[in-house]
Amino acid sequence: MNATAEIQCDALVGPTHNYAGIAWGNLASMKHGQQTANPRLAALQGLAKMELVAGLGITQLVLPPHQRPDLGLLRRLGFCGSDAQVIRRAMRHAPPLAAAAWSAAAMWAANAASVSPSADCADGRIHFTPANLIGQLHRSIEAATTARILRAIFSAPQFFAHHDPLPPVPALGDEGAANQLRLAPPGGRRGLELFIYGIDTAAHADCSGKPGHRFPARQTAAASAAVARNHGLHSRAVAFIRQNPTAIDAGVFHNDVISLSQDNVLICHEYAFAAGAMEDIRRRYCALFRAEPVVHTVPARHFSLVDAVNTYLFNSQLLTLPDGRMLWLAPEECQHHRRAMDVLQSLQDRGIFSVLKFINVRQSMRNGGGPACLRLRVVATAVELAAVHQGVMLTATLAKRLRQWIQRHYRDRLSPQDLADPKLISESCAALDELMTILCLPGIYDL
Ligand code: SUG
Repeated sequence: MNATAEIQCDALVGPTHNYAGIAWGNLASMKHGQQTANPRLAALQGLAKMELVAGLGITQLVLPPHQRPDLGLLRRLGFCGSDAQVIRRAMRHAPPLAAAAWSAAAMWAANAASVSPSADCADGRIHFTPANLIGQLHRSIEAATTARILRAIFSAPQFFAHHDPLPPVPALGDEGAANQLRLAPPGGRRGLELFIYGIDTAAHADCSGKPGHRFPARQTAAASAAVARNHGLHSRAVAFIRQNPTAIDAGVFHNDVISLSQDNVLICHEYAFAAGAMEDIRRRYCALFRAEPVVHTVPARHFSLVDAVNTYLFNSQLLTLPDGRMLWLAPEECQHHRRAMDVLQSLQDRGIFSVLKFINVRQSMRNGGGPACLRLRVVATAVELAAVHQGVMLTATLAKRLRQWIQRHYRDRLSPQDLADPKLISESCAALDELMTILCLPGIYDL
């Protein structure tokens, strides 16, 4: 009864997926800005990944997209008139603000929230803190809807505890589980939670935003500490680890672009963390579990930071199969990259994983989101799993309905100029309206 399994929660890509180039510090977004996107293909690629994972016998859950455009945002910023006028005026006078209102970035569920399994939390419940994502305007508008969605899906208060997003100030910038790692002995329940931050404002140890730094760090140490406190994590079972500023400057805007963990396995790039982090992690793990974690550091001379950002090798999903074997689900980009394939080969030779698969999520990759960015993990016992809203559990029937829904409602091309088209507002509303019925999740949107 107490054994746990991991729920993979993927967000459906929304109907307004586009390339606006608005994520500063995210090289893929910056490079592909102003290109034409294919929202239909993006959503189908995301759904195909979910189906692949569910087909492996792993619990897969669907998170709905957020309602876009966020007209409330544009009205708060002084654009008035009818909905169509608000969009047209924002497009004419402030295209980046209009792009923020249209953004489908909630698709990257790894940034939706920080989650701690019940075994780690003092009150024995699973704890959720939606990320405030204040580093970028287009992402900061996600927190309220994310909170509503998570509360609706994980609603039973005896099992699930929901915190408000942290106050939206730079000192508390929080990007959710993309900056969280967890190590736990296979089959064990408790884990060591690792919170990875880029800025320590209290210690005045900023590793970005200062002269000499190219890109901003998004996660603060103070935010990580607040989440750990709210979740009731035991101080011995938590470590706060600083990101290596060199990695952030190379385009590693979230830690999940440079390291990954599953069970007792931690794989990271040589430049993932600040000096001393690996020793700290190993020491804490040994003290907690009286065992060694399986740690593998990929040397920069074999695989550079540029390689990591270009291939998103570390943004693979490492999945524990029902029979206990590990599966590495890598973005297809790795398959065509010799050094990425060499790293994968050496990890497989060391027995880190036994099955290797590739997935095409290119529409998302062009905006800087790989397979792991698209999902939020929730470790749950069977009893907790049974309390989750069942309408969002991916079955073959639900996948088929969602595929038809995408085909019916999504455009197959969307350029940044198309965001001036007011018809996209009603199309998007109609899609989400029907989705609420499909997922049996009324009341999420204000349609
Ligand atoms: O926040 N891209 C997202 C990608 C998030 C990836 N998530 C993880 N690494 N977990 C971001 O930078 C691009 C939007 C645009 O340019 O249109 C964007 O927001």
